[in-house]
Amino acid sequence: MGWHGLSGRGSRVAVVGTGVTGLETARVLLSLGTEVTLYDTREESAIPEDALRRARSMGCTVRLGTHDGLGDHAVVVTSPGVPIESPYFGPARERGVEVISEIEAAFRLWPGIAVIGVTGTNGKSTTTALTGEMLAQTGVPVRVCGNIGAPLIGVVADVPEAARDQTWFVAEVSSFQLEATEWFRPRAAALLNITDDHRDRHPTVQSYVSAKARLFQRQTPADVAVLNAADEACRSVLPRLRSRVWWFSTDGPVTDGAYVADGCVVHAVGGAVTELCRVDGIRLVGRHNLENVLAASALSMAAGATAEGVQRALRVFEPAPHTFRRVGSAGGVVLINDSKGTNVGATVRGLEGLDGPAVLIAGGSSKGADYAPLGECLARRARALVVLGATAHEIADAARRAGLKCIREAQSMDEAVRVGFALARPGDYLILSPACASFDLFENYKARGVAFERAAAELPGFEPAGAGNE
Ligand code: UMA
Repeated sequence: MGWHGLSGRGSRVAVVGTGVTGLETARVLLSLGTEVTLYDTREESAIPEDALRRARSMGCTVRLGTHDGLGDHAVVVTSPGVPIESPYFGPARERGVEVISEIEAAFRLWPGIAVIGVTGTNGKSTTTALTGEMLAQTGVPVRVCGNIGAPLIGVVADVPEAARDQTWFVAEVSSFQLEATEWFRPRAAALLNITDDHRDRHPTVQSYVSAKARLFQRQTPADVAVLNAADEACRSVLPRLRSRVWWFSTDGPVTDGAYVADGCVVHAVGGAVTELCRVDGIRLVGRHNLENVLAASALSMAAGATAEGVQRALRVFEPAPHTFRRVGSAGGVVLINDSKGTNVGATVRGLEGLDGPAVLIAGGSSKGADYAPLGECLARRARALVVLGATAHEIADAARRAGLKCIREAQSMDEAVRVGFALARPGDYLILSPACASFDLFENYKARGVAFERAAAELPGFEPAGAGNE
């Protein structure tokens, strides 16, 4: 049997969640000879049929809407969507059964894997993908995985055994995944920033910071921690670290890490300074993206990327859809789709990084956030605000209290885009960055972004952006 009974004949593992994490975990464990029972806290009617069909055809026993028998397993591997403190796990814990996350399970199965971990409230996906591209462009074998969409456990399992030791796994890691980790140890790891998010799951900012800091808990002096020099919460984790610390900063030199000086992205370690590229040659828009570039440069250089590899990656890298992406312009107004800006920090970061006034479209379903920081940012940076969705009034009130005068409400995305465009002047940005989840009006953030882009394309004089974000 493998470590803690995770793998091998005779081991019995409970996997909780029938989403991508649960199904991938089950697939991998079954392939290793483990007996898997797949649980979900929800009843059968709430779960997509094809997920259950897949689970059963793989050979899982499926138990829904119950925790009966959970404590009869060697270990419980849970999905990020299920809160780790949930009473659901109580009876298993009382019987001494450990509850671990999928990334922890991956690490216990293959303790030697070289992982780069990327966490933070915002910029995770861009930084993860960019780090992967920088290593790939250097010629280093690399896989990009994690919260970005493909669970680590499945990605590692699919790399042939002979190649596994040479491969870097660049994993986007969420605080939910980190909550139930113990031995997870990334060789290089970045904490990008911490702002208020997921207040529905993390009651205090401190508990959210603590969850994020678990990324570094097993690092040793052989490993590298990459931290944002401008972020107070990032600096607050410093006393807990045993790893080497590399900082990143858009405000000038750091001793070890990546920074911007004289219009150049620079990497420095132990007195050796390498110029990587000119800032004005980078295709990603906004200062927040520059921070992502710095973090990715530091992480990839820690894993052996070359300056040439980093430069090539920056030339070819395309931002993911719905992530601060320039979709086009109309009458001199630049249109940006940041539908994935689902929290206050993301929206504020995006607005702060723009070099001109913005008309912001915001609002959606609530995650219990405090909108005051968004209101203050809008009062400083925005020409106008258009609100829609369940949180429309809360956001409008926060902006009004901070002193923003021009606030309108829309009932649909079409109307929001038309109203926002009428308020914008040539040279302004019209940006969808809702600071909220999408589930009140849309199926998900992608559908919301598509609705924005469709409405933008209807504006008079609309011209789509060329490839990328130039
Ligand atoms: N479930 C329960 N009980 C609950 C909640 C959920 O049983 O209380 C079950 C659901 O019925 C469902 C399953 O759990 O069957 C869903 O699992 P999940 O919510 O953990 O989602 P997955 O499909 O496994 O996707 C997860 C991440 N989802 C979340 O963290 C909520 C995905 O990130 C990630 O891409 C995927 O694993 C692969 O690692 C999404 C996300 O929104 C994109 N992440 C958050 C973010 O980025 O802000 C953290």
